[in-house]
Parts: sequence; C-alpha cells; structure tokens
Amino acid sequence: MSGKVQQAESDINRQDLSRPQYHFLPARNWMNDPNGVIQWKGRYHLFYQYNPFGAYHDHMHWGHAVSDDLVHWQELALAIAPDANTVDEGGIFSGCMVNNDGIPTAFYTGVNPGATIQQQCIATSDDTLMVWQKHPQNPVVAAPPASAGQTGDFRDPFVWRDGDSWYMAVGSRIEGVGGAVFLYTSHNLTDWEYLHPLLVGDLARHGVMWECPNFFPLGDKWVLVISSHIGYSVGNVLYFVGEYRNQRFYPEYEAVLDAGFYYAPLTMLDDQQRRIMWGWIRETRSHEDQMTAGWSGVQAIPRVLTLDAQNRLQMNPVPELKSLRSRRLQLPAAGEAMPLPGLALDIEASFQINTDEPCGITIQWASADEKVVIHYDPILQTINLQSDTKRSEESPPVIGRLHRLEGDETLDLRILVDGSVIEIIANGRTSFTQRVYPQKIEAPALRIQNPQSMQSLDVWKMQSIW
Ligand code: DQQ
Repeated sequence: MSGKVQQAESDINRQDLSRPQYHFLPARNWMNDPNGVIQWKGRYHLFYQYNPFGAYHDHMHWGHAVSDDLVHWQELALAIAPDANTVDEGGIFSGCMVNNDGIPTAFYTGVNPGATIQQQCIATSDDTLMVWQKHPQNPVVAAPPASAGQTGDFRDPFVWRDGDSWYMAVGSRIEGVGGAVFLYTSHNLTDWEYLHPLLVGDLARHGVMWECPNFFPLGDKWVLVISSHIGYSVGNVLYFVGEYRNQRFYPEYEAVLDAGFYYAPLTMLDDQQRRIMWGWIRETRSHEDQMTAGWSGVQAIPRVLTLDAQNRLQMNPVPELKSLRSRRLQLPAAGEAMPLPGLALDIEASFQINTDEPCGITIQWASADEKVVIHYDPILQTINLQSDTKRSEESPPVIGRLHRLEGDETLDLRILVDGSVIEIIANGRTSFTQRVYPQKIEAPALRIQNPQSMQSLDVWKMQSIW
C-alpha cells in the first residue's frame, strides 16, 4: 500500500468514532479469536481469525500481526488460508502455536464438509512465521472420541509440552451432558493418542459446548480457561483452578472470567515467564452496521495473569501499555466535570465504600444521552454499566456483574476506554468488557458519582498506535 493511500485510510479511520486507536484491529474486514500467540526471537506474534473478504464471519483464515513491545502492531500478510478439496477447505479455525525445537508449529482446526467437519491440523514455518507449510499427515486428530456422542463440535487445539511428552486439549461437548475438553498425548506432534476428558462441565452451569480451551500452570496450581456456549449462544468465558496430577485435573475453584463481550481468550508464556492472555472483543452492533463500518472485532489489551491468595485469577493489562499514556488530566474541583481530550483514555479510580450510595464515574461525550455511567452498587454488590447511547438489541441499557468486596477492601477500577471499547477490570479479578458506539463528540467530560467516597482518580489521554 502506498504511503498516501495509507494516510488517507488512517484519516478516514480517525473520523470513525467507534474505531479504537490503541487496541489492535486489522485495517479492515472481520477479525475474531486470537490464534497462535507466541514470542519468537523476541518479537510478539499475534495470529487471529480473519475474513479477508469482508466484515462478516466466513472464509476463516489466520491473519498475522507482529509487535516488539505488545503495544504497537504491524499487520502482515495472511498467514494460513484454506485450500480447496482438502481437510481445511471450509476454513482455518482457531488454534495455538508451539516451538518444536526451533520449528514454529501451528495447530488449527480444519473445517470441511466431511462426516466429522472439524479436524485438528498442523502447519510449520521458517523463522519468519510468514511462510506456512501444511503437514502431509493432516488431519493429525481426525475425530472426537466415540464417547462424545457427536462429531460436529471438536475444535481449537491447545498444545503444551510436559517433560518428554506433548499434550493437546480440544474443545468439544458430550451429547446430552455438556461442554467438555478432551485430552490427547503425543511424542512427535503428529501421532496423537486419546487419554480421557480433561474436564466435563455441568450443562446448566457451564453450557452446552466448550471452545478455545487453555490449560497451563500458574503459581502452584493449574488453570483451565474455556469459552462456553451457555443457553445455546456464544456466552461467557469461564475458568477453573486446581491440581493436575497424573494427567488428571482436579478443579478446586471456578469463576466467570468475563461476562461481557470478551471471548475466546488465548494465553502464552513470554520470555519473561509472564502468562499473557489475549481476547477477542466482540461487536454488539448490528450486522449491517458492521458491514457499513467495514471492520468488525478488536483484540483486548493483553493481560498478565497471576493467582491471588484465594486462587482467583488476577488480570492486569501489560505494563507496557503505560508507554501510551501521554497526558495526565487535571482533577476537577469538587462537583465540577473533568473535560476530556477524546475517547482514548486509561483510567484508574479507587473508592472507599462507606455508605449504601452508589459510586463511580460518568463519561459523557456529547449531549445528555451520549454517555456511559459505570457505577458500583454497594447494596447489590454489582458493577453496572448504564448507557443510553446506541448499543444493540443484544445489550440492555443497564447491565451488571457481581463484584464482592471483602472487609474494608477499596473498589479499584481500571477502565480502558477506546472509541467503542470499554474494558473494565475491578480489583484485578472482575472483568466486564463492554461496547458502546458513540454517535458524536462534543465537549466530552468525566464526572464523579459520590465524590466523598473517591480516594484517587487518575485519567490519562492515550496516544494512538497508528
Ligand atoms: N471461533 C472459531 C472457532 C471457535 C470460535 C471460528 C470461537 O474455532 O470455536 O472462527 O469464537
């Protein structure tokens, strides 16, 4: 693309109030799940579900972007494409990447119109991670175990090495029982033996189908993250923390990772031994609006995962993000609004809850109904997001998520606002990712609700990464 065309495109994008400025998304078209995330020779590679033909979910390829700092991204050429009359002719679905003694090895689900329709495949590349060869033995795992009682849902391989063995977790379901992750082992990455289910869910609590499993050690425990179809639709991300012995997982704690529009996360270990998690932030606007915008889907800011003393997942945006903080805004005088420089903000707010009165912040970008209110209700112990701005049929005007504070714990909010994206993480453990599509910007401002309970507030203008 010539410099001029790129400049023109970026000027158009800057006029699109909904388009994020510091979250990664491709220049155009549809993107969903993060795939194959890996740090290779120091650089972070992000692959993702991508449709090169438009802003709708179809023709799945693996797109590719690279970063030196987890903040600035360069979109590269398409990495892996479906091939006609092969096991992946219907699409290259989600998967992961491992370093097999110096050979970048991608695992993905090949989709095809055969009897099994979803089969696990391999592709390898040279050091550039740009030129991919599909393995002649594909599919390397051809069908779910017979005990699944179905052959339609079997996808998103997650592979790791433990000692001399490789293991693969595949998302699936057991007919009439619920979501399941099946566990396989191999000595060479091409010949796989089925072991047993790593975990089987409870239909009512955990949903009918599990996608995008991740299984990894964290602190002294192991964590299983799954994306679930609860009530027969794309739903919540759940996690389980427990012990892993003799290839068996014993969960001890479970929780919702995000009950908003964050989905299909994928994790990796980087060179600093940080467990980093990516996630797809879904759109909530109509299919027509996505097509008109010409883009759909955003990657969340990568988060560093740790466990707290109670084995709850702690999620913190990578510290590298702070390099984009350009200007710290002046705190307003009591009762006054804080003028905002736009809709690319990083906010840290802390409240001491001493009364039953809700507290939080309001971000208003134009007239009275062009705003979101993010507030904590001490009686119901919920974080709520209220908005009259155009959202979608899928999103009611007020949505809430349970967030219990313990003892005299303060409410610590990290809020990343970026065009239509709002990532909210409370006390590191309650994640609540939302979309609100601004229609116009006129004298944007931030207001504090219940300022008496506010302990601190820091708001930074964020630089664009483009
Ligand atoms: N998206 C992929 C699947 C995965 C789903 C297809 C989750 O592999 O199960 O684009 O969003």
